[in-house]
Amino acid sequence: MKIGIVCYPTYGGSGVVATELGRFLALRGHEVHFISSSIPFRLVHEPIDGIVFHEVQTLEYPVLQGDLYGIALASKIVQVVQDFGLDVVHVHYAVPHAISAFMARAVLGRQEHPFKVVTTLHGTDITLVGRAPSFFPIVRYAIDRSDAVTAVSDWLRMETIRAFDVKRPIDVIPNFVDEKKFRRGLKPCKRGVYAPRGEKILLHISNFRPVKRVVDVVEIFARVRRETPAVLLMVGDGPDRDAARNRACQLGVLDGVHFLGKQEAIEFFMSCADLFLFPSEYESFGLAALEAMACEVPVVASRAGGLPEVIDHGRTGFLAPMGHVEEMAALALHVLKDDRLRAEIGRAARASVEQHFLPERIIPQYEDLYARVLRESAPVRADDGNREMSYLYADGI
Ligand code: GMT
Repeated sequence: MKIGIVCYPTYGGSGVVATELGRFLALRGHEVHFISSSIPFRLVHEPIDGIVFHEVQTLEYPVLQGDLYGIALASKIVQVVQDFGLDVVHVHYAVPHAISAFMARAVLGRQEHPFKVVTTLHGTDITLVGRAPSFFPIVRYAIDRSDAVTAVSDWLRMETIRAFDVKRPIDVIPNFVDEKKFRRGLKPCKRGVYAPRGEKILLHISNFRPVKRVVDVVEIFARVRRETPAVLLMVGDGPDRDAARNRACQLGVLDGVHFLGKQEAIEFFMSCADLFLFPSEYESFGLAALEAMACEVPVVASRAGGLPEVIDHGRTGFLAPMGHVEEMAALALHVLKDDRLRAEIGRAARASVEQHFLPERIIPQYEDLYARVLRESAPVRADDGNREMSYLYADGI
């Protein structure tokens, strides 16, 4: 198949999932076209046969409000479809990516090669509307008009149905992890650098947005450190970095916290950590938790969003109510003080990854979905471009 993948290229779970999906699809013989504002970061070091990258060049102009990314993306999709005849455009995020794909389809309506639009929801589409209700019609339109919609967890599927009163089916296809890349004991090991006196290594990786509750990470660490020698590695950056740093200072534990900023090769930190802290307000899935599990690292996370679909409390990791830092610290200490338990949970976590979340299990689900939309949907007729436009207008968009 010829598959276009539209994603945000930067650090973050959706970009990682989209890039890894494209990489595995190419390895399985598909022709993959990434369409994005810059080359997705996990592709930078690894040219792969069967993958072409198409850069969306956007424009900011004082008279035209905002940037024109969504429109530039639509134009780029038109070009790529004209030049390569894509079968499917798989967009990660309903807004603006699905809308751009529909615009491209409207433009191409009278031409030879129609394409199907598959939309994967990662969560922010839904929460965006919580914060900015004016986006409601456009997100619902994107969901309704896609040829197929997937959500990365059942929780997200249910949230989407609830928030948008969706009547169409939404397929749940969970995220996955490359278990060859994320595994225990990678060299070089970072343990000697950050824990030279045998301290336990606690790890957090995120974009430090409020939803990640990085201050809670520091609160948990401070409680752990009162009882056992430990260091905390904080990987990533974002708006709440300073709040976390200041709280560490107030609690007198700043000397044990290493703020490492954005890192590409996070597997080297994960593979030698003793515990991963993930006290988010919610996660539609929690890819970082899955990556830690693949590295046999027990995770202490919030019982929120899709996290209970990834972590089986007490068996493959630990869950506590969101914001309950005392309980999370107690769980962390429980597993940090018992080497045997930690190894047992780590092994069970890895086994769960191998059973449920490997690429070889998940990629065929996407392939089946693409085949289904190509089979099921009626062929696009010459007037479909107009029809697409009339839907846009009818919805007041
Ligand atoms: O919040 C993030 O970490 C970024 C965001 C993204 O777009 O990359 O992550 C969302 O999608 C990931 C991939 O499906 C999920 O693993 C994350 O749980 C989800 N983030 C939230 O739901 C807050």
